[in-house]
Amino acid sequence: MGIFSNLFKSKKRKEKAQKYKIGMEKTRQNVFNQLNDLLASGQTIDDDLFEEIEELFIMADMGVDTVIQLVNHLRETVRLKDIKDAESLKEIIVEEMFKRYVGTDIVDTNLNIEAPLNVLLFVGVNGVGKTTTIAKVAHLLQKEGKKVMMVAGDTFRAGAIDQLRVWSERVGCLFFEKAHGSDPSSVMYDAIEHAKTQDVDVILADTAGRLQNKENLMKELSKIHRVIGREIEGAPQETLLVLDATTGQNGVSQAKTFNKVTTLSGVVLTKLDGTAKGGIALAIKESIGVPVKMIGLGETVDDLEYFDIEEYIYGLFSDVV
Ligand SMILES: Nc1nc2c(ncn2[C@@H]2O[C@H](COP(=O)(O)OP(=O)(O)O)[C@@H](O)[C@H]2O)c(=O)[nH]1
Ligand SMILES: [Mg+2]
Repeated sequence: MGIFSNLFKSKKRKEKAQKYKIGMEKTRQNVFNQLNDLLASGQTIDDDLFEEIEELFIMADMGVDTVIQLVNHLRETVRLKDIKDAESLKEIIVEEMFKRYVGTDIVDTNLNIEAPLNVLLFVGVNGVGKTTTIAKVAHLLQKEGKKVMMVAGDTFRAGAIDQLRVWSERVGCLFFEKAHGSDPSSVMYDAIEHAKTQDVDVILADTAGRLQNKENLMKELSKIHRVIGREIEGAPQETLLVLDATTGQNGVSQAKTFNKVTTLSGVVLTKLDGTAKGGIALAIKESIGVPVKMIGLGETVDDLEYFDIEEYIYGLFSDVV
């Protein structure tokens, strides 16, 4: 109780934390509520208990190294403070999570959009939520007063251009497209030329998600980067990898692959509402060293939040302490 009620005093903060709580219900129900049973008052603290805690956290996809460090810290604290009651471990765990992650570079939610014209490039395999995320980001940036243009850079998948156009109409932002099958780099080039005449602040560029052939992906992405960089100095300001949280460790391996073929500036973690393995945000930073910038908590344009580590920890542990 104590830890969280102090944290979210302002109304705005409380409402936002509530979104995390609702969105991350599956993870809490499937994994973190079991902590309540394990750490019920009167349970003895022994090796079995530590192992069970470890298993739970690994099930939540928090990342093996993270979990081992965390549980070792617990063992040490129990020994040093001579703790006998399992229930008091709950607060210690949450406190340790805060100590470990708050104020560290696991989070960097600033989008780099201070230039006169900025390009945010969205990459990731098919179905992870790139197009939907672009719609959400467009909505968010427009609320922040930016003039936004979407670019249909996925010229490969049938229907991808139409899907993005429909979102642009719903969100009410500019939209740029060329014919299906066009070279994505030439789409970007023309889009930027057009954006320059329209007073656009931020270009949100969709891309095709083909991982099957790493070589091609690498060539395509580097060509896109080159074209964008030639047209606007310092662009793309962000290359955001979109990852589907429901794919768990597979998402981590996608992240590693993309990180090899292109320079990523951040991760958008989607579908956190649809998974019991919501600990994945912690594993991403641990394994690829790129910060999670935003998270998706549903399918509507409002279901996107800048990643907030305190609210995230609340989403994980709010039923425990
Ligand atoms: N529940 C949920 N579904 C999402 C989220 N983000 C995207 N989706 C869904 O994931 C599916 C694929 O999204 P899409 O944007 O087409 O993926 P793309 O192939 O990467 O462009 C769609 O049905 C989206 O509604 C999210 O945060 N939560
Ligand atoms: Mg798409």
